[in-house]
Amino acid sequence: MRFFVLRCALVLWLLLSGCAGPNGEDALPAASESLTRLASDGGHFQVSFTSELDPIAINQLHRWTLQVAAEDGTPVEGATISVKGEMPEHGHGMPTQPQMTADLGGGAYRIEGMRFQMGGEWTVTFTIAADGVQDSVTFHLKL
Ligand SMILES: [Cu+2]
Repeated sequence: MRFFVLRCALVLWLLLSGCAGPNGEDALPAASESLTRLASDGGHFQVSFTSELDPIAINQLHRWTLQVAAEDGTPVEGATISVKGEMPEHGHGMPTQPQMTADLGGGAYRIEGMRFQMGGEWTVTFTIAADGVQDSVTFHLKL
């Protein structure tokens, strides 16, 4: 009888701990999505990015992929994109000049040359021109 009670307690513990893990992990994507998906300043584009390095490491050259959609969610193709990274508190930019190097289709664009030389607060601004419209979006990162 005592063994039975112990075994039930163990099963219960496994069930509870099994539930706690996935729930905690589920909360993370929603939080990071709000940092990586934004409307552009003028509301013309919905922009999100993914980094080849996740989490982003200091001083490591890497690529981002930018996803650009119109207000209604339609992918924006054939855009021209420029990139500017800055540390507002330090008054300096990135050591590199990141460039859009490929229009991957479906509203996806390859950005090469991303490198952050120190930890702290960064802004990364993308200026996007497509179909006669130009608009900017600024992502705020804490590295
Ligand atoms: Cu700095």
